[in-house]
Amino acid sequence: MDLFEDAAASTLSAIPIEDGQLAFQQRLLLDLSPEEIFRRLRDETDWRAEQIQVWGKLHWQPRLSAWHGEARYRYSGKTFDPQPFTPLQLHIKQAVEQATGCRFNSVLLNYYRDERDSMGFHADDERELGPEPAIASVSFGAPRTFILKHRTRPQTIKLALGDGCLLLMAGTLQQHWTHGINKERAARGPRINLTFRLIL
Ligand SMILES: O=C(O)CCC(=O)C(=O)O
Ligand SMILES: [Mn+2]
Repeated sequence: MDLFEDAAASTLSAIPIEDGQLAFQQRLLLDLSPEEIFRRLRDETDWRAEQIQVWGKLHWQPRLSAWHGEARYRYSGKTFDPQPFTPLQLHIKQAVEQATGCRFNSVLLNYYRDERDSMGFHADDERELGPEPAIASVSFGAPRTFILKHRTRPQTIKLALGDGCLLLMAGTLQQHWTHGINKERAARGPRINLTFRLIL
């Protein structure tokens, strides 16, 4: 990468979208390499397999997760008591707050072990996030395709979320769009995603 490409990769740029706001930065500026952060998050996190209730039935989530920060969180009929932020998470949070100008008090970590792990389509529209939440998503490890589907129009947006990138969802996005990560057919290495949120 030359100096100009480097600067472009480290700038948060708006992605044009109707009914919400989206911004993307290819490389979040951090003191450690994405590889080092991936290794530490993988090894230092107390990963849990969670069961969630969908239409009254319990299912194992096809990924591992952890909830850290300063606030309780409820979703899919479960309450998650947070573990405190780790120094590494606080470092990433500070970089994300600097890049986005938003403040966060919680983070959900998701570990996609291979191509069979996924996240079903959903919106981050829990009441405690407020009507127009800013949610900052940071990814490490293997790239995966993040898919946005409009709730009422036949419109789909696909974004490749690669190692060390930052995606900001804001405005009315959660009201009008759902998002998810599909399984992949071909072999895929592990990926860790962190979504920073402000629980009100
Ligand atoms: O893994 C991702 O990129 C999506 C994560 C997500 O949507 C969430 O944690 O709510
Ligand atoms: Mn989400």
